Amino acid sequence: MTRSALITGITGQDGAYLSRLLVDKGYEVHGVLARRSTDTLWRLRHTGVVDDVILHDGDITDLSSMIRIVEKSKAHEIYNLAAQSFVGTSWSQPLLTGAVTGLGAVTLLEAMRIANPQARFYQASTSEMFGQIREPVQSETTPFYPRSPYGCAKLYAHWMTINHRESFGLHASSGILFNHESPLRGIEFVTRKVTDAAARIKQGKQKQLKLGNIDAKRDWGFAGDFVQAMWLMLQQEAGDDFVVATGRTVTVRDMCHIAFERLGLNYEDHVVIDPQLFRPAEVEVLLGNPAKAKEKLGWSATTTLEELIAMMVDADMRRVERE
Ligand code: NDP
Ligand code: GDR
Repeated sequence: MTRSALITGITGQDGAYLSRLLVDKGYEVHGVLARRSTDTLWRLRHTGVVDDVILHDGDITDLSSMIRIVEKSKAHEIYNLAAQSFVGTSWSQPLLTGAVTGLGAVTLLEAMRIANPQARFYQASTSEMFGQIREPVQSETTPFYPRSPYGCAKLYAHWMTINHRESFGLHASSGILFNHESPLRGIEFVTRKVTDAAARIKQGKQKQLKLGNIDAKRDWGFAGDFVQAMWLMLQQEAGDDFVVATGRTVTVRDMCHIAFERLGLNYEDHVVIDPQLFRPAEVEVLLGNPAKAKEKLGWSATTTLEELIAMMVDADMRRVERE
């Protein structure tokens, strides 16, 4: 029997990699396509699956469309990746972030409970829920302290996923994923902003790169590795929560060094600190402990930060050249 999966947020970075993974495994892949005035299928084209997935018009904030799509797809596995996912924007649009990133998850959980309670559910939780960290290395048992409207909305969705599992016996899992990047990362996120700028500077199309807090530390991995952990969670007998991380943390400053050095440049000659880019409340450092994912899922990150940044810089060099 062909297995089928439904992905919200299919047009995002993780959606494109997860679609590729599931198509390769022989799944029938369905996706929720939110109406936009511009084309949002470029990532699905990039991973070569745009003609292999079945797209349904809908919005994560709209219960009736979610019920219809859950019914139509008859999905065995439902991956909730849809979100307003940029932390910076969550301060200027806290209500939209709450509606999409927080209540959106509950909308989908309810659609599944009504239309297909046998399906398995994945919630895209985040290390941003740890925020002001309570333990130097964060695991599934570390207390949460979100520092942005985005983190607060994700924490609500996280607990509602657990609550639906415990209240209604749904097979619902929450992946607490640390930052993961790729050439398909949105340009507003710091790694892509840096690799794009390094490529432009190398090709004489830009001189400076304005950044905010470059002393912040993140545990960065490759999105292609991380989507495998999502799938593995839904292959377990019961729903559970897992930290997915590399176990190494690096400053934004050092990540800049790696990116610029790839092109024979010194980041210090080009990076300018812009106080306007500092956040109202910062998550200074994140470092995940992926031991549970390794033990129970057999998952660990295989791409190093140096390999990841090289992949991104090289892709941006090619793209900037073509422009
Ligand atoms: P992206 O920002 O690349 O993708 C977000 C997706 O959500 C897009 O497909 C977007 O559609 C969709 N979306 C936004 N609003 C709605 C809506 N109202 N209805 C339906 N779809 C909507 O995120 P990533 O791929 O990087 O991340 C995937 C998920 O994992 C997100 O939930 C994110 O918060 C979470 N996460 C990400 C991490 C990371 O480091 N990447 C780490 C931890 C968690 P459109 O293209 O039309 O805008
Ligand atoms: P983050 O990613 O907030 O961790 O959320 P982002 O790349 O935006 O920021 C990482 C760190 O870099 C600092 N920083 C800058 N960030 C941006 N975007 N632009 C800058 O110019 C800049 N200068 C310094 C930030 O202050 C921060 O400390 C990502 C998203 O994918 C979330 O959806 C996800 O949940 C988390 O990762 C885990």
